[in-house]
Amino acid sequence: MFGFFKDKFNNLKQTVSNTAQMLVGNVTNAVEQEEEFSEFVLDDMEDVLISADLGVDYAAELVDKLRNQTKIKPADVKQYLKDEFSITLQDAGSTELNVQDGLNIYFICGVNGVGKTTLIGKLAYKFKNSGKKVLIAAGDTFRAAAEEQLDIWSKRAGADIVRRDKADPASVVYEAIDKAKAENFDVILIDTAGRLQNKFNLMEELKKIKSVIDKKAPEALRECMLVLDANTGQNGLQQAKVFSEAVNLTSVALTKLDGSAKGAIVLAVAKEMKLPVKLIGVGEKMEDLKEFNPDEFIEALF
Ligand SMILES: Nc1nc2c(ncn2[C@@H]2O[C@H](COP(=O)(O)OP(=O)(O)OP(=O)(O)O)[C@@H](O)[C@H]2O)c(=O)[nH]1
Ligand SMILES: [Mg+2]
Repeated sequence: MFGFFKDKFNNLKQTVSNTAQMLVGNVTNAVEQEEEFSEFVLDDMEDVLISADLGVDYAAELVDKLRNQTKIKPADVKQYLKDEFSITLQDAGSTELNVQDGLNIYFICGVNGVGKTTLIGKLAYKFKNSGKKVLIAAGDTFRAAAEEQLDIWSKRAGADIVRRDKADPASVVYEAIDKAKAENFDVILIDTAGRLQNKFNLMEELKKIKSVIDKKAPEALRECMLVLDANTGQNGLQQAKVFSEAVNLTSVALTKLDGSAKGAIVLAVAKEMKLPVKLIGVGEKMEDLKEFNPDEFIEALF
């Protein structure tokens, strides 16, 4: 694609090893030695899939398909899961980042602490490296240190920033779009708050930002990305539902996959929300961001 994610997935297998054990290893251990998919075995398998954070519905669906059939044997369970997971990721849509030659607006949202600001720093760096002119909009004006943190990231990445202490986030975005158009920026990365006085206020704020983008830059290519912490497991699915009601999500970034045993949330989100995971965070450093490649992810899991 755009040539800015050159690094290979050398360490992906290592990154997802805990998830692989929880999801594939434990199912295989529980099932592979059996002769048939008896109710007892299927129950066991369902429990393991649920505890691997695949989601109750998805786990039930996978097990149901094995009921009352004779073609797939327990010894084939690994291949069965591999095929099913591949289809699920495929059905969730393209994992390619939305990038065009004109203006691109990345609207980054998610609950507090999931890694939004860090993701923006890493993304700014990636886009800069690919020769793009990058502007960061400090839309989290709620948390005291948020803009400082973003300032540090923008300097590190060599990106420009629009910040206005304690201002209305929508007005910061308004100003950023004006600046981007006047100075021919390629990408605006919008940071948002993860927590306000309450969930309602947060969702209203996000809607307001979205409507500023719709009005001021309807021609811009949009990526509305929900950031999920891989360690939150099933809670991530709930978050995806809440945010997608407020704004039109186009993708998910899964952070802190390094060391997490709950990476199966990638599959749960793809299955339940039909949202593609496009980026994965694999560490705290500026380079620790990878494009999500479903085939490589599946290969690394199995
Ligand atoms: N190990 C690891 N840590 C990460 C990753 N991404 C972010 N973090 C850490 O997670 C913590 C929170 O990151 P932030 O970027 O501040 O999260 P946020 O969503 O902006 O948080 P709020 O602004 O409070 O809503 C920081 O300590 C980051 O270094 C990742 O991919 N792997
Ligand atoms: Mg933040």
